[in-house]
Amino acid sequence: MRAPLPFAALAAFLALSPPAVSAQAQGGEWSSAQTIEIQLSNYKFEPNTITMRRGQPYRLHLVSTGDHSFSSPKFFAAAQIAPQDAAMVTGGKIEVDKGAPRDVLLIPQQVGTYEFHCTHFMHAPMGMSGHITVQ
Ligand SMILES: [Cu+2]
Repeated sequence: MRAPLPFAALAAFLALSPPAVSAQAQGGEWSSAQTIEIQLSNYKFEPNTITMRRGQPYRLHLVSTGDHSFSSPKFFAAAQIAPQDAAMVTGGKIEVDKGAPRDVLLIPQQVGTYEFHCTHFMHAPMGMSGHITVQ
Protein backbone atom coordinates (compact mmCIF):
# COMPACT_ATOMS: atom_id res chain seq x y z
CA MET A 1 0.00 0.00 0.00
CA ARG A 2 1.40 3.37 -1.03
CA ALA A 3 1.65 6.35 1.27
CA PRO A 4 -0.81 9.14 0.59
CA LEU A 5 0.65 11.64 -1.84
CA PRO A 6 1.03 14.61 0.58
CA PHE A 7 3.12 12.49 2.94
CA ALA A 8 5.35 11.29 0.12
CA ALA A 9 5.85 14.86 -1.08
CA LEU A 10 6.76 16.02 2.41
CA ALA A 11 9.23 13.17 2.86
CA ALA A 12 10.89 14.04 -0.44
CA PHE A 13 11.09 17.69 0.55
CA LEU A 14 12.72 16.85 3.89
CA ALA A 15 15.20 14.53 2.23
CA LEU A 16 16.31 17.34 -0.07
CA SER A 17 16.50 20.03 2.62
CA PRO A 18 19.95 21.11 3.78
CA PRO A 19 20.90 20.32 7.37
CA ALA A 20 19.73 22.80 9.98
CA VAL A 21 21.95 25.85 10.23
CA SER A 22 24.15 25.55 13.30
CA ALA A 23 25.95 28.19 15.31
CA GLN A 24 29.21 26.99 13.86
CA ALA A 25 30.84 28.76 10.95
CA GLN A 26 29.99 27.47 7.52
CA GLY A 27 32.46 27.97 4.67
CA GLY A 28 32.06 31.66 3.90
CA GLU A 29 32.19 32.92 7.45
CA TRP A 30 35.93 32.22 7.69
CA SER A 31 36.52 35.15 5.32
CA SER A 32 35.66 37.49 8.20
CA ALA A 33 38.32 35.95 10.44
CA GLN A 34 40.48 38.43 12.30
CA THR A 35 44.19 37.73 11.96
CA ILE A 36 46.32 37.43 15.08
CA GLU A 37 50.02 37.19 14.33
CA ILE A 38 52.27 35.52 16.87
CA GLN A 39 56.03 35.55 16.40
CA LEU A 40 58.09 32.71 17.81
CA SER A 41 61.79 33.25 18.46
CA ASN A 42 64.55 32.30 20.91
CA TYR A 43 62.96 32.25 23.50
CA LYS A 44 59.72 34.14 23.48
CA PHE A 45 56.30 34.56 21.95
CA GLU A 46 55.32 38.02 20.76
CA PRO A 47 52.74 38.82 21.92
CA ASN A 48 52.58 36.40 24.84
CA THR A 49 49.16 37.52 26.03
CA ILE A 50 46.30 37.27 23.57
CA THR A 51 42.66 38.13 23.99
CA MET A 52 39.88 36.65 21.87
CA ARG A 53 36.12 36.71 21.86
CA ARG A 54 34.13 33.53 22.10
CA GLY A 55 32.26 32.70 18.91
CA GLN A 56 34.34 34.95 16.65
CA PRO A 57 36.50 33.51 13.85
CA TYR A 58 40.26 34.08 13.99
CA ARG A 59 43.23 33.27 11.85
CA LEU A 60 46.24 32.45 14.00
CA HIS A 61 49.27 33.39 11.92
CA LEU A 62 52.35 31.78 13.45
CA VAL A 63 55.76 32.96 12.25
CA SER A 64 59.02 31.56 13.59
CA THR A 65 62.68 32.51 13.35
CA GLY A 66 63.71 29.03 14.50
CA ASP A 67 62.18 25.62 15.06
CA HIS A 68 59.51 25.99 17.71
CA SER A 69 55.99 24.90 18.50
CA PHE A 70 52.76 26.46 19.67
CA SER A 71 51.17 24.07 22.12
CA SER A 72 47.87 24.68 23.90
CA PRO A 73 45.86 21.45 24.10
CA LYS A 74 43.07 22.91 26.22
CA PHE A 75 42.65 25.95 23.97
CA PHE A 76 42.50 23.88 20.79
CA ALA A 77 40.17 21.36 22.46
CA ALA A 78 37.81 24.22 23.34
CA ALA A 79 37.85 25.72 19.83
CA GLN A 80 36.24 24.86 16.54
CA ILE A 81 39.11 24.43 14.09
CA ALA A 82 38.40 24.86 10.37
CA PRO A 83 38.24 21.38 8.79
CA GLN A 84 41.02 22.16 6.33
CA ASP A 85 43.36 23.15 9.18
CA ALA A 86 42.51 20.43 11.68
CA ALA A 87 45.36 18.13 10.60
CA MET A 88 47.86 20.89 11.41
CA VAL A 89 47.01 20.61 15.10
CA THR A 90 48.36 17.34 16.49
CA GLY A 91 48.05 16.61 20.18
CA GLY A 92 46.99 20.20 20.78
CA LYS A 93 50.17 21.49 19.18
CA ILE A 94 51.36 23.11 15.95
CA GLU A 95 54.99 22.79 14.90
CA VAL A 96 56.30 26.02 13.39
CA ASP A 97 59.62 25.73 11.59
CA LYS A 98 61.83 28.59 10.52
CA GLY A 99 60.63 30.10 7.27
CA ALA A 100 57.41 28.07 7.27
CA PRO A 101 54.61 30.21 8.72
CA ARG A 102 51.44 28.42 9.75
CA ASP A 103 47.88 29.67 9.52
CA VAL A 104 45.05 28.07 11.41
CA LEU A 105 41.44 29.22 11.30
CA LEU A 106 39.47 28.67 14.46
CA ILE A 107 36.61 29.90 16.59
CA PRO A 108 37.05 29.88 20.38
CA GLN A 109 34.01 28.17 21.90
CA GLN A 110 34.57 28.54 25.65
CA VAL A 111 35.36 31.51 27.84
CA GLY A 112 38.50 30.95 29.89
CA THR A 113 42.24 31.46 30.21
CA TYR A 114 44.47 29.03 28.37
CA GLU A 115 48.20 28.57 28.77
CA PHE A 116 50.36 28.03 25.69
CA HIS A 117 54.03 27.18 25.36
CA CYS A 118 56.75 25.78 23.12
CA THR A 119 57.30 22.06 23.68
CA HIS A 120 60.92 22.03 22.48
CA PHE A 121 63.40 21.06 25.17
CA MET A 122 63.86 23.80 27.77
CA HIS A 123 62.22 26.49 25.60
CA ALA A 124 59.27 27.09 27.93
CA PRO A 125 61.42 27.59 31.05
CA MET A 126 63.55 30.01 29.04
CA GLY A 127 60.52 32.15 28.31
CA MET A 128 58.45 30.53 25.58
CA SER A 129 55.06 30.57 27.22
CA GLY A 130 52.00 32.77 27.33
CA HIS A 131 48.25 32.95 27.83
CA ILE A 132 45.16 33.26 25.70
CA THR A 133 42.12 34.77 27.33
CA VAL A 134 38.78 34.04 25.70
CA GLN A 135 36.10 36.48 26.77
CU1 LIG B 1 60.75 26.90 21.09
